[in-house]
Amino acid sequence: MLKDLLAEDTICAIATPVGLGGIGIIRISGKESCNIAEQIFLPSQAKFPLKSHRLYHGWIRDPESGELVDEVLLSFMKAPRTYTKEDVVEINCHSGYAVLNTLLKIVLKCGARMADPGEFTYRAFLNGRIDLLQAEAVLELVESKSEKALKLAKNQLKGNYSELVAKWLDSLNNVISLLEASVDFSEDVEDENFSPSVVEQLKSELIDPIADLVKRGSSFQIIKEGVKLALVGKPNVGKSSLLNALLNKERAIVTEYAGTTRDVIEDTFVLDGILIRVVDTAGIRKKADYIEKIGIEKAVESLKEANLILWLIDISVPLTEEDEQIFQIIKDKRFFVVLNKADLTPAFDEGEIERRLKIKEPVIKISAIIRDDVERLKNFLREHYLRMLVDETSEAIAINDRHRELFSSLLNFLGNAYQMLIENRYPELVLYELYQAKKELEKILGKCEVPSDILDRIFSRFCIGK
Ligand SMILES: Nc1nc2c(ncn2[C@@H]2O[C@H](COP(=O)(O)OP(=O)(O)OP(=O)(O)O)[C@@H](O)[C@H]2O)c(=O)[nH]1
Ligand SMILES: [Mg+2]
Repeated sequence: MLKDLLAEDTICAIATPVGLGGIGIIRISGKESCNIAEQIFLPSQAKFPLKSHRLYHGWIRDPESGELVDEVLLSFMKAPRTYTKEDVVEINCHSGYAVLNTLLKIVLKCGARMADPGEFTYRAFLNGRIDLLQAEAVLELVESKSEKALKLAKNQLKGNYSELVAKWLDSLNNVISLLEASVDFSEDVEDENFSPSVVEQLKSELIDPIADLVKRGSSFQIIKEGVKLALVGKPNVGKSSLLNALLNKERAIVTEYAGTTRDVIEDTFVLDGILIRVVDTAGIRKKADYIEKIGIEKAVESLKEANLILWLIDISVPLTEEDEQIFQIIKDKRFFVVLNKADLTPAFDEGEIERRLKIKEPVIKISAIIRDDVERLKNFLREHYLRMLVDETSEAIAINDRHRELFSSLLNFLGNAYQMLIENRYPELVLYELYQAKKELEKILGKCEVPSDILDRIFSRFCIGK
């Protein structure tokens, strides 16, 4: 679809959410932008032609009826220093469905065409202002739900990620030209051993750092989607109380009856700039009624996707076999033990957990109904989990599924080339693998043959006007 849009036409869209708000913006991009502005804009002081990169006060007038529609601020930005690298006009008008739509209709009547989702950013990409990684960063930026995710997206938009990929492309070109030289001169050279430095360069400048980046990318996924934190335990241990305390609102029903929560309840809060998706689950026990059983199945299911589990144990009642069963369910996941109801008389001492269940995971004792304790738990999460996550992602790169696929096939080609070099195979064969690798790197930046369905998939996720 988008490929056909390479046409030289002028596009327009409402760039702000339609609804009640302070201002709304209509964005126009393309050759006719200035011409359209001349037809519809009545500046209060300025005269046409407008100067570039200035903001003008005035009125929008319907050229057919002559009627004044809205008082606006209009900015005119001449190519190429614009979002799309084309002539761009933006009209800041009053917000509201009727105003924005009337203005949009007028702009359409004057020769613009309705933009498709993401088409402004697509043009920025086609016109070479940003590469594909940066276009994707715009999307990440808009979709960011926490400060940390926003920071990573901003770095990507600034071009940090692109620079890294460009650096690898450079190194790869360098290795390729060294090998090409050895092909050209191979007839004169008796010993065809490749210089160890080429082999070393391939490994240290390309294979190792790329593999490392892919590894760090999974932490990015967590930063972007949020850390999924599941609360599990027997009924009545205080899971819903802790959920409410973490969220600082009465999200889940809390009662003194065991088996209160039947469904999986999810909500979010932000801790240290990281989005936490906290999930409260039905208490796990053997003797449960029909509905509760469904809830327990759902609880166990939701643990599969959890990044971290808080296993709640009520310290005021003795441990039972059910605690051991819960341990069997979560033992292969990352979890911490939260001994709850520390304000009550304990029925066992902390050491018993370790002795009976033989766990090595950290244990924290709190009372979900004491505010300071909940803060202490948050600190505990920071110390034991979030800090590590942030360290892992301090240089993280926003790897999405598209990149992951390309990196994985890139590493395949590089790995093959590396193996062949070690086995001292024909440089032509090695070169073939390296050329393939180069293509994959270029695809990441959007520099070569990105299939149109992939472009469609990327840009159709944008909203109209972006
Ligand atoms: N004293 C004391 N009572 C608590 C504490 N945490 C929770 N409770 C009480 O324990 C009871 C059960 O709390 P919930 O939060 O509903 O427990 P739950 O684990 O969600 O229970 P289910 O949904 O049935 O699995 C309620 O009466 C709470 O007020 C605590 O730290 N101290
Ligand atoms: Mg509950």
